[in-house]
Order: sequence, then C-alpha cells, then structure tokens
Amino acid sequence: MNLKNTHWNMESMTSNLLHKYTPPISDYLKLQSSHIENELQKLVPLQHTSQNQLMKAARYSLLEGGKRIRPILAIATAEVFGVPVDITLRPACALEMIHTYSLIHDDLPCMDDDDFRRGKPSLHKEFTEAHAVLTGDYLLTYAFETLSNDANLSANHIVKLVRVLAQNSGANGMIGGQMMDIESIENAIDLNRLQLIHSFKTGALILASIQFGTIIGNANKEHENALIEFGNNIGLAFQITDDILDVTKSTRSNNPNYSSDIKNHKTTYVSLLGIDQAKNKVNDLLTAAYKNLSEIPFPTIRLKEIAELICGRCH
Ligand code: GRG
Repeated sequence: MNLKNTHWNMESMTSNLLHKYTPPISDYLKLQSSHIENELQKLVPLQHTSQNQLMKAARYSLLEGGKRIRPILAIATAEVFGVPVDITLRPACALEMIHTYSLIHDDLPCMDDDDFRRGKPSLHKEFTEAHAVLTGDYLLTYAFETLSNDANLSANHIVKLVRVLAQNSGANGMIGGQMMDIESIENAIDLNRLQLIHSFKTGALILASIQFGTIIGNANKEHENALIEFGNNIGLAFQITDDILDVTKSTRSNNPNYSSDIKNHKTTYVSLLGIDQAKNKVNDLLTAAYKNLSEIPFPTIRLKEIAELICGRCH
C-alpha cells in the first residue's frame, strides 16, 4: 500500500472499529518487535560487497536487543490515524538506528564508559573503540538514507520526517542534552535544569517517535498538539523511571556500585526528590498523558498501554 495517493485512513479506521477484540499489549509488542527486527535484518544485511565488518558490528548492536520503544511508538501513533504498520516500518527503523547509535557512543570510555549493553558486552568491548565510533556514525548516517529512500512516502512526508529527526537528535535535542549532561557532572543543578537536560537528552527522541506517527498519519494541528504534549509527558516519565530503576536495581542487587548514576556522580530525580516523590511525579505525568490522549477522537488504547509500560517499569 502506498501513502501517496490512497484513501486508506477512513477504511482502515472503520475496519478497526468493526473488530472489537483487542489482543493483549504483550502480543502487540511482540508482533511489532518482530516486524521491526525483520526490517532491520533486511536494511543491514550481513553480506555486503565491501563492508562485512561494519555490517557485523552494526548488526551486533542493532539486532535482537532493546525494547524497541521508539519505533513501536511511531507505529502505534500512526495507527491512531489508520496507517498500517508496513507504511511506518522504515521510518520506525530509522528511529531505532539513531537510538542505537546514541547508546553505542554513550557507552564509550570517553562518555559513560559502560562495558555492558542490552545484556552483552558493549560494542567497543566486543570489537574496538574505533569500530564503535564508526558503527555509531554509520547508523546515524544510514537512518537519514533510509528515510530518504522510502518509496512508500511522499517527498513532503520525507522532508518533514528528516527535519523532525534531525532537530530532535541535534543541538536542541539528544546531542545538546548529552552535552549539558556532561557539563553538569560534579556540578550542582536544580530541578528545572535537570528537566531541561532530560527533555533534550532522552525526551526529544521519544517525542520525535510520536511526531513520526502524526506526520505519517496526516494528523490535524489539534491532534498533533495533543500528541506532542503526550510525547513530552511520557518522555519525562521515561527518564524519571530510568533514574528510579538505576537506584532500585542497585539496591535489589545489594551493590550500590551497580548504580551508574552514583558511579558517574550524576544529579537525578531520585537524588533531588527522593524515590517516593520521584514515583509520584511519574504518576502525575501519566495522568497528564491520559488527558492528552482523551483529546483524540480515535482509538488510542495502544498509546495508553505503552505509556503505562514505560511508567510501570519502576513498580
Ligand atoms: C552519545 C550522541 C550521544 C547521545 C547519548 C540518549 C543518550 C544520549 C544516551 C543514552 C544514555 C542512557 C542510558 C540514558 C538513559 C535513558 C535511556 C535512553 C535508556 C535506554 O533506552 P531504552 O530503555 O533502551 O529504550 P533499549 O535497550 O530498550 O533500546
């Protein structure tokens, strides 16, 4: 199916309404993850005329790992407007490439210096630091190549997606947030500054994922704004939950050194607010996110469930 000149939106929405049974979210996540995995396998093939080692390294980090939160958010948001998964799949994979590149670079000794990622040695440990730098660079570049080559989308859609992805991963997004984060190490920062860092560093790519869905779904301004607010709320909730997990995981394992935030002397929501207040903040953000969804007159159950999962990671 092609997005350029079809009228699938209304047809698909009607058929959604007729099919009342909604499979459990776990089935939905499994299904979407397998679509994403298959597409990534195709996009980064093992056999390459001249770059087998680069493909091997990219596949090591990109495949069979991660929760695929960002691509699934893009797919689920586009589905709100009746867009089938095959249309959103390639842009969704571009989001996962950017996310994976950021993790590869973040794990490097010059950044967070983490030896493990997604349950196995980080890329620079399994390969070399040079491999990790270049593989991250490759995935960053290839994300935009993938978007620009997407024959399912119109030129207008592609330009909008490229702009959103570049803006949200650049100076006013993920990279800017990472820079501010590095500069804040060992320095006292207040809650407002922390929130700004998080909204750039982690929230921006989550927001981009939602915006991918609104762009591909041709959402009107009102619906787009509600979903942007939804993205801001769950983006922040995601990061606070990550801060909470960083502490609770290290407490559970009886090893305070397990906490990478403590190891890196980072100010977090937990260090500023304490665990209970941090959890309350997550719940407030989730309530606000539900309210944003209530402004959309189409089925948003999947987005609600994904928001719950993101925030529920700390319970
Ligand atoms: C180095 C360019 C550059 C950017 C780094 C986002 C970021 C900026 C670094 C990630 C560091 C980090 C671990 C932040 C905490 C929140 C986060 C992004 C966690 C990992 O995301 P998940 O939980 O990971 O979606 P999976 O593995 O499931 O994809």
